[in-house]
Parts: sequence; C-alpha cells; structure tokens
Amino acid sequence: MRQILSCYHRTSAAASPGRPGRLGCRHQGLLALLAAAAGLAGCAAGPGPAGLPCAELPGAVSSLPGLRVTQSSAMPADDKGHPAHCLVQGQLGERTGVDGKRYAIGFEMRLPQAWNKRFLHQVNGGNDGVVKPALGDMGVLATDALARGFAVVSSDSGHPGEDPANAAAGLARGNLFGLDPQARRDYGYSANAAVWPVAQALIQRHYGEKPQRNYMAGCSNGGRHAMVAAERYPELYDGLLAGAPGFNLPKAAVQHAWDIQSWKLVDPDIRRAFSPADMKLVADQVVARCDSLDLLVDGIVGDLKRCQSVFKLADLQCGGAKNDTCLSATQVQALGRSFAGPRNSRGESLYTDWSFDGGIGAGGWRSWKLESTIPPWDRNPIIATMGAGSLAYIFTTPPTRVAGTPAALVDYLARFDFDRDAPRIHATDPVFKESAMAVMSPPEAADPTLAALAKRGGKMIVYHGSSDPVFSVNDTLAWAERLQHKLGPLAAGAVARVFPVPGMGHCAGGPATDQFDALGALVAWVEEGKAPDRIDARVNPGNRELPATWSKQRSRPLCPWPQVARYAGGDVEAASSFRCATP
Ligand SMILES: [Ca+2]
Repeated sequence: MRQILSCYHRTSAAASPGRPGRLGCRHQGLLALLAAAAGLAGCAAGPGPAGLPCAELPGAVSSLPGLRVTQSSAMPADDKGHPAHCLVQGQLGERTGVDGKRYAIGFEMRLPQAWNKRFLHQVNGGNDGVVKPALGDMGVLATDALARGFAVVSSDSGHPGEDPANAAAGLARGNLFGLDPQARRDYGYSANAAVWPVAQALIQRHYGEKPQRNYMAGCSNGGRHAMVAAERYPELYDGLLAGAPGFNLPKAAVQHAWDIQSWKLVDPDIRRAFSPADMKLVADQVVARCDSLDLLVDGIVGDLKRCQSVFKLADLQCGGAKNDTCLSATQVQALGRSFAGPRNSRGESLYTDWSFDGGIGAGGWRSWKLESTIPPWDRNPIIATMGAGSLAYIFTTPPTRVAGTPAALVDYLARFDFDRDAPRIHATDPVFKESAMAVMSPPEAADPTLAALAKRGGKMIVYHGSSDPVFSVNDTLAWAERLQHKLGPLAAGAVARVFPVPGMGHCAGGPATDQFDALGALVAWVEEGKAPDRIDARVNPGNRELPATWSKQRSRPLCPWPQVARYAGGDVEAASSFRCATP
C-alpha cells in the first residue's frame, strides 16, 4: 500500500506541478496498516494522468487487490440539488465466511464535478447490510453533503441485508451475518477502515489530488460508527458527526428485551400495554411539570436533567379504576421499570436509565417501543421486535439461533434472562475472539479521552434526541460528562460537544426543532476554528407532531451539554431570543 500511495502521490504531483503532495510519511505508515487490514497490497496501475474521467476510473483502480468495481457512471444533476457527479459502485474483499456464506464490503461513491475538496464517509443506520445512496443525508440537514459538493462514500459494512431465504421465513433484517466473526467485526468497525483508502484512491484518481479535509457522519448505528472511528481511526478524520449514537448497541438490545418483559406485565399483547392516548397523557404531564424549569413556558422541556427529579410518574396513577386521565398501577410499574433500564438480579445496571421528555408520546417512540412491523410487511402482525434478531444472532456469543417468526422473536425477548443471557454480549469463544461489546463499542467508551483525535485537532459533534426510544439520551449525556470530568470542561469542549435536542425522537421527528445544520457547524469548527457554542435549529413545517400552538417558523438554539437554552426577551418563536446558559 505504501507503493500504491506513492503512485498516487506521483500522479498528483505530475498533474499539479508546483503543488506539493500533502501525503506525509506518518500517514503512509498508517495507511499501509489499514491496507493490510483490508487485504490490499501491491501497487495500482502505475502513474497515470490525473483527473481521470468517470469511465476510466475502474481501469485506474483495477489492480487494487480485493477491489472489484462493478459500475462507474456519469450521473446528471438532479432536481434535488445534487450536482452532476461520477457514481462508482463496487465490492471489496470478497470472501467466504466461517458459515460458508459469501461476504464482501459493498460500497458506492459519488464524486461531484463541482467538488468542494472535502470527503465525507457516510455511515449508515440499522444493521447496515445495504449500500444506501452516498448522499450524506442526515435527516436533520436541509441540504445533504453531495449537494454541498462533498465526495461521499457509503457501504454496507461488509454483509448483505435481506437474505431471500430468511425473508421468506420472516426473519427481519438479515441478522444471520452474526454467525461469521469477520462479518461482525466489519459491521462493528473494520469495514470503515477498508473503505477509506479505496475512497481516497478514487478521489485522487478522479480529481488528481487528495481531499483537503476528511469527515465522517451518520445517525443511529451510523452515529455509533462515528464514535467508534473517533477512537479507532482518529488519524483518518478531521471531523466526525455522530447523531443518536448507539455506542452501546448490544446493551440497547438488552433494553429491548427488558422493555418487552415490562410491557408484558400490563398485557400479553404489548401493543395494548399503552394506548396512544396513554403515552400522550404521560408526555403532556412531563411538559406540564417541566416546561417552566427552563424559565419559559413554550412546550419545550429545555432543562432535561432537573425534569427527571420533578416529574413523578406515580402522580399519573389512577385513584380508582383506569380511565383516560390516568394510568393503572401496573402501567405505572411497567413504564417506570422500562425507564429505569435493565438490571440483573444483583441490581447491576445492564445499560442505562432514560429521560422523561415531551416527545415520548410521538409516533416514533411508539413504533420502536410498542408497535411496529417487520418484513415481510404484508404478512406479519404489527409488533415491535426490531432488535430481537440482532440480539440473538449478532450480539450474543455464541450466537443464538431463533426462528424468524414474529411469535418466536417476541418469545426470545420475553424469555431473555438478565443473569444468564445478558453477560453473553461480553462473552468470547474460540470462534468469536472479540465480544459483541468489544466489536461494537468505542474501546474507551467507559473512560473516554479522545486523546488521539484531540492531538491532531480533530473535532466531533454529537446530537441526540431527548425522546429517542432506541438509544437513551442519558447514555450519551453520561459519556459527555465522563469526558468533561476526565479532561476538564474546556479541553473536552475543544474536541467534542454534545447537543441534546428537546422533544426529538430517533434521529429526527417528534415535537421538536429537528432541522439544523450540524454538518456546516462541524466544517466551520474544523476549518475555521469556530467552535459551536450553539447550533440553531428550526421545526420542519410539515411535521404533523408539532403542537398547534407552535409557529411553523419556530427556531431554537441547541446548546452544548450541560447548557440549556434560556429565553432572553423578544420573539418567543425565534432562536435569536435565546442564549445558551448553564442552568
Ligand atoms: Ca420550556
């Protein structure tokens, strides 16, 4: 790989006389290691002309071992703001797993003609397994990264999604790759290290120079990827954007089993444990009790932390029979149990607790916690078992085989034993030499320093919906507090800032100002040294879950934890009337 990069280096220098290459020796050594990890070796096709057109890119990288480009097409500008670009698709590191199945890292890269000289490594949600379009669309951004001129790469993290045979059996989301340890590792972290140098090679071949800045961005599992990369591959990225980071994903899957068992205290059919009206009642009560803690009654719980000691779930318990204005005693018990988080019989926490916030009555919360469908959509009953297959196949060692029917998946979660089964997310065996937690989490998650990222001047922005039902905002805020405690608030804030989004669910949605330019804020921080003291956010006017009393133009600053938005006078619908302050 050292040779490969020398080739690119020479190519670049030949194309741009007088512009010195920026590839340092330290980088070469690192990339050689990464290339070795990715199974790449040897030299590319040799020095060639820089700025190769799209059609010539496959030939230019064809001798990279392990890389097979399947398509390279010039794409026209579209009506969604995307510029004309070169679309490259391919497979990397094709191999046979210990389960006898074929694996490869599928990827695509989009290289815009009008390039802003930045690279964005898009990391995706769910269980991966799908090469999502490399657009750099985060859900909270009005303009995606490709439309901004980034060269964007996206991958499936090394495994296929739906296996037709599994889909026929009703098993959701292609979890069977968890039977292969390399596929687990690729999903956890190593696919990103394999894709990065390929993306760099395509950029250098297409533009004749390497990117001036490298970024990574994603939400949910993608946010997890970014937090993992910040620790495992800090040399590769100048800036990382981590939305709703599921950096303890196996633990969050344990929570899923805990939730199912909690809801079953109320009703064997978990959909009926809480009606939409019941959850709206809870959310309304949270807002009623906590809205004013941030000193402005505006339907937003800005002071999330104080809210947790002020809001009392037990206040909602019916004095007599259950009716529309209260919860049954069992409902109060079940919801309290869920929000307290999973524990084993010794009382040890197995994940984290959760925050009561104004968005927990929203449809997204319900969909993840109580009521959702799994494929095949037309045949399965509505039921929330999205994490069951993941917990069974990917996050326990050895993998647990469960039937793919909704009933079997619910049964697996309902029988999950928090003493016997939960420790298996930390377990290893001769085949799976890394535990699921080791594969999926940042190595220093429990004691973060971000030392290597900070040393090179890298930056990370994290955002997280306060009503996220999938990954608890409390887990992310506790991580921020550990970092601040470890480094001191100033040093911590110089490398990473965490922005809770009041009312927002998982990655977007809910009664929230969920549209904000976190990517632009990251670029300004990395490239201009403008640290994000606030990120102004606005509502999506088409969001049907916005309270009727809110302006469709409402905006608010998102504030770096532990600060909260304080009203400072003026239009209550405008972010400019607020400042971030420590409560
Ligand atoms: Ca308020």
